[in-house]
Amino acid sequence: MSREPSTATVGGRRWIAIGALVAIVALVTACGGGSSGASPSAAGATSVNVTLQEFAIISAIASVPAGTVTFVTKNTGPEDVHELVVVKTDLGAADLPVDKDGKATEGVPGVTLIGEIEDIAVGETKQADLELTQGKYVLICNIVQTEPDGSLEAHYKVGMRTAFEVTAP
Ligand SMILES: [Cu+2]
Repeated sequence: MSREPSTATVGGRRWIAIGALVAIVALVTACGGGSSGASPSAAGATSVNVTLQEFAIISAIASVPAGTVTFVTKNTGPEDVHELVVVKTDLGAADLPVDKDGKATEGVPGVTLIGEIEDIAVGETKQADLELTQGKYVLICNIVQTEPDGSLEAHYKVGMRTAFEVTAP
C-alpha cells in the first residue's frame, strides 16, 4: 500500500485551490469599486476626486492615509483652464506666501511642491499618482491670467485653495 496520494487527488486539490483564489480576487474587486470619492484599489492606492471651478477647489475627501494617492481631477469651469498643484506645508490654505502677482510661491522653506497636474481644460478630467507621506497639505490652482482690462487674476488668491491632510498609513 502506498501513502502517496494518487495523481487524480492532487489534481483535484489544485483545482479547489484555484477556485478559492478566484473567489478571493472577486471579493477584493467588489470592494474596490466605491464611489464615495475615496476607494482603496487592489494596488493600495487611494483615489480622490477633485473638482476645479471658478473659483474653488473641492476635494471629495479632506483626509487620506499615507501612500499612493490618485488625484482624479475634473475642471468644471465654466470658462477657465485650471491646474491642480499639491504642496506640503503646515501653513493654512490661505496663508501661503505669494509673489507680486498673487501667485503662491511653491518650493520655498515651509512649502514643498509635491506634484501637479497642469492645463486641465474645461470639461476635461486628468489624473496623477502622488506618493504622499503623513502631514498637512494644500491643494491649489496657481494659474495667473490676464483679464481683458489688463489686470492680473491669480486663481490662488481668489479662492482656488483647500486644505488636505494625510494621516498615518
Ligand atoms: Cu484655476
